[in-house]
Amino acid sequence: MTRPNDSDDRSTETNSPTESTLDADSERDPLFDRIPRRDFMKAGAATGAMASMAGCTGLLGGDDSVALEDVKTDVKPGEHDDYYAFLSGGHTGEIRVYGLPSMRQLMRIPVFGRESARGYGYDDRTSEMLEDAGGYSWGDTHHPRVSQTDNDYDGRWAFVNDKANGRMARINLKYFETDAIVDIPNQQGTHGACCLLPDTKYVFGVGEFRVPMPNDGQDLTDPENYTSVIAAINPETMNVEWEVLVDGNMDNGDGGKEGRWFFTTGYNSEHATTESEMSSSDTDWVKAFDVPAIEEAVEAGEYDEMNGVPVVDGTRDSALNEGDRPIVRYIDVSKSPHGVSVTPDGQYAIASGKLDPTATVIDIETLAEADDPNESIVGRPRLGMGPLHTAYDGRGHAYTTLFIDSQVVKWDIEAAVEASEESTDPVIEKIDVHYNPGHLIAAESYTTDPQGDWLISLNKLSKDRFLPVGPMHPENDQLIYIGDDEEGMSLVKDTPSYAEPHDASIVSAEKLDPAKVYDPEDYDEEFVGHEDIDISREDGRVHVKMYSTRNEFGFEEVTVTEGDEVTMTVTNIEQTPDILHSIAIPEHDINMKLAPQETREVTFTADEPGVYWMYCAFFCSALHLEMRSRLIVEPAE
Ligand code: CUK
Ligand code: CUA
Repeated sequence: MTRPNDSDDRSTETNSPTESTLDADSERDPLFDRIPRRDFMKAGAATGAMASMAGCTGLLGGDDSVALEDVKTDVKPGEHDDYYAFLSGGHTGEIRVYGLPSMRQLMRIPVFGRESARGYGYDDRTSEMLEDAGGYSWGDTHHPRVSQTDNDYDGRWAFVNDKANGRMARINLKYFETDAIVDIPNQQGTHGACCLLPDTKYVFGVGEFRVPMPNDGQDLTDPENYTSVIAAINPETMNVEWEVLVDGNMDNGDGGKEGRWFFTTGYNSEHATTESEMSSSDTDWVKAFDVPAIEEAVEAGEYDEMNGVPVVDGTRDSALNEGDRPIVRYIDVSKSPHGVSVTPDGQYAIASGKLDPTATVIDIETLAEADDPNESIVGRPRLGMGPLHTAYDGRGHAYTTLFIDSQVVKWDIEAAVEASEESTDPVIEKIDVHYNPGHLIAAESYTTDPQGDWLISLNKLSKDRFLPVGPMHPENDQLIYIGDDEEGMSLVKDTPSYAEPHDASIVSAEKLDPAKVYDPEDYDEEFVGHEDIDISREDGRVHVKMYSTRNEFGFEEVTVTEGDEVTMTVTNIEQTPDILHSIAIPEHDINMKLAPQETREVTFTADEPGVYWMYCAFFCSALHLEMRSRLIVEPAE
């Protein structure tokens, strides 16, 4: 079920430059013509050999460096933040919106589970959406990614995966609310999530768990026959357009900037089912999906349809991987790589080793040309223990979390390409974080033009950093200033967070334009104005249409008969921003939030005779407590 944000001023047409350039000869990567290459050596002398781990390199100060004391770190009362940060909420199934640099939590957006403050999952529209998306009661959000046009945030949507139940959700950034969820066929456990850039042609869901295909009970016990898929989802319709099945489990994913490549990390090239077997081999793969080649295979009908989705065979032995334009390239990397992210200039995909202390730098242009995809590996710096995820400042530096070392390491990308394998020379600096970081994210790191000032380290453990609150500790999201290459990274803030943010996206505030009140054009429910109130009855069905405003509902009482199926359509007719009402009916589990100009509908059965006060749950005015009316349920004869 989808409710597209149909603002027409934002073109959603894709113009992937590679769409029609499938012949191998014209494979010059158009990105390199379109995006000015950052001068990695702008600061001069940033060579690995001269860098040290002393915390202050003294060599990297360049035009882009700004000292910490010259930037806003505190947001005073009444002031606004510079950035929105969208953090996943892990197994709370939600998204949290922070302001940066304050790290204040501004809003929570329920996605995969009901949430009462927003009435999410209580009114007919959202409860049907959750039901149609599988009816699960929870989700596990990991990777929030924000839509882009021409490689920059366009303010339309955020997307987030559900690792628990194989789903992808879309959040409408006009209203900061979930407006579509797709239950992805053939995928159990959607882990990685990201947009195909430059224009968000697809949102990719990366299937982690290998299962029989189709998983219908026919073929249960031979893990050689299990498989996992990536799913390409149309962001407008949230329809799964096609899938590609592969060897090995998949983990994280990130798209190139030019519309052609999509990368996933993965583990378990052994096709095992136990931990020890899964990590027995020394290598696993980064898989590079050649999207236009896959689209061509789909066009040509070279797929099996499974559960309504064209599924293309991208396993190593597939005929589609023979010839000079394989659809999936398998790149050997050290075992169980975890994060993968493409550098802002689109030149490299960097995969973090997790069980190996290195990161692998893959040259995307070489990948397109080389016969052996392993030739595209151009760097393998030794970063530290447990490298998980990498973010960018746009000045040629990468920042990688070291889970085991509890550190963030800053390193020089070009120096890593020049250095020998396993060299520590590219490492510029390390900063302690507290403790055991998973993801980290820098401001606009997923675009071609990161802001280069702030980085959040999403730490899994907080241990002793906060007042104790029982055996379950908060996690610790730490704000680190990365804008001063001379002084190095500075830890600025600790922020306790509820379990458990994985990834995040940070977007400049001016790139989003959230609505302050609803536009009735954007939803299907009938707007009920002052003159439109009505109670109609037909065959045991009662339809109540009423408004809410300070300090009344459209009817002071509503009388129905025991057993009636009641639909209430209620509009908040206020024009004033921030004046919310709701309608709550005790003992009927009814709870609808109504922001200004919003209409919601709820249907329930009035099955117990009696008097039930319908009240407003938002403190809307001095007469808020008096804002109520009665639902009178008369006994059936
Ligand atoms: S994963 Cu959680 S720390 Cu789901 Cu991106 Cu790496
Ligand atoms: Cu309306 Cu309280």
